Amino acid sequence: MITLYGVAISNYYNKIKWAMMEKEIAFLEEFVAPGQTDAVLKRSPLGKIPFIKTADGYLSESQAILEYLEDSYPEHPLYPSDAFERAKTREFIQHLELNVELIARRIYSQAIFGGTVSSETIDEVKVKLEAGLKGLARLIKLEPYALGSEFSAADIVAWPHLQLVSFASQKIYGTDLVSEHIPGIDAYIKLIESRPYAQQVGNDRNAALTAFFSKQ
Ligand SMILES: N[C@@H](CCC(=O)N[C@@H](CS)C(=O)NCC(=O)O)C(=O)O
Repeated sequence: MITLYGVAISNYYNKIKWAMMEKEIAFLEEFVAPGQTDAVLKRSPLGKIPFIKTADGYLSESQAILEYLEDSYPEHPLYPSDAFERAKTREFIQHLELNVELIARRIYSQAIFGGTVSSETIDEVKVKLEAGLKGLARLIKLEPYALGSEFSAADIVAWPHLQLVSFASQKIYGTDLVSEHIPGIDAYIKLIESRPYAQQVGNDRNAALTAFFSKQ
């Protein structure tokens, strides 16, 4: 059985957890904080979470994990069967992670963890994040799912990341840059959160956040 390692406050961890739930793959969860210890670095080369244990060994990087799950567990597919549509799904995911989530990540320490980010970084992130979101708005369909009428890997990635980016942008800029640039996103988030597994992932994340902040 697959073991998923990491922390339930992580959007990348929740991407994989939710994917396994939607695909009805049995898995175990084991709490591992990201870090530079030998024990973690042996299994995830930069000490990041999530990573998984499979019958063949450990695997890190959530997108590699998601595609491994899709290849190894073809039931309940999350990618379209058509090669071009599969590529469009990957295009969407890569755009979202590189040009939106990774950009916004630079303000999380202040938005979420009570740290301080320089005003230069805050300004630079806003420009790049708005450009990334404008690009995402050109790809996203919301008909009603991210890439059309079928629930897909694009949704598995969009929901955990966009929620967090939306929260962080409100905290730092006083406005939700996600809903400003992607009309219809609020109804989409509601639709996704009507799914029982998304609710379970969200509840686990909220419990983990409460536990995390009660220890600070
Ligand atoms: N590209 C990685 C990103 C994972 C990532 O950034 N995880 C965060 C938690 S949300 C982490 O481990 N941060 C610790 C660090 O960057 O050292 C993936 O897709 O798995």
